[in-house]
Amino acid sequence: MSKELSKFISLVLRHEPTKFGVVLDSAGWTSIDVLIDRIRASGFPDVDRAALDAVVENNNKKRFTISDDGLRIRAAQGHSVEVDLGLASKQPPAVLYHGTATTNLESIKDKGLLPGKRQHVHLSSDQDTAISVGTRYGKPVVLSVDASRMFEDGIRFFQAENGVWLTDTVPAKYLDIDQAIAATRSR
Ligand code: HQG
Repeated sequence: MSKELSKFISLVLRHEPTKFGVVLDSAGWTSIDVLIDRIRASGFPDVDRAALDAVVENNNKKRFTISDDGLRIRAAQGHSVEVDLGLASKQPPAVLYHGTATTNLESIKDKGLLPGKRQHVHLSSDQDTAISVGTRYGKPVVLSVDASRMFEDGIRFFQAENGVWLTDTVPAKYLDIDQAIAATRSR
């Protein structure tokens, strides 16, 4: 139940607030009272503030942030609706990782990493996270991103409240894409 609820809250706060009668402000925040009301009306009649707090607290990726005054909530990252999270640009670790499916490699070699429906390309500082991200779409492969060179070249990075690294796009020249393709072929 808490996983289902977490997925539903992700859907509302990242992708389809309007469909469920929720209004996000420009930074992605919305009233917790209203959200709970909408959650109850959408197939989770027993959810109260304590249940919501438990989902936020126990979420394995800390996907949701509650405002300091305790009244509002937002998704930490992953939005397809347009929001400005207001994150300060930050120097990333020298290397970041992106997990994808092997079937995407040729297209990524051609176009680089694109955000798709989301607002940013999502990167992680550890390879294990990247593998589990890639597994969602097929046989996973982890790409290394030369974040230090991107940063030197003036490309901005942001770190979401839950630690996920965000950037607009990753041109293919910053990826070990040929190596990844060769490794996939020799498997
Ligand atoms: C791929 C999850 C072809 C990209 C995760 C990915 C993350 C390309 C897919 C967060 C491409 C987009 C985001 C290109 C990128 N050609 N394919 N040029 N450029 N792709 O779900 O990064 O669990 O929008 O590799 O943990 O997989 O939901 O992005 O496979 O943090 O909280 O296009 O979602 O978080 O897929 O995942 P997604 P993602 P949650």
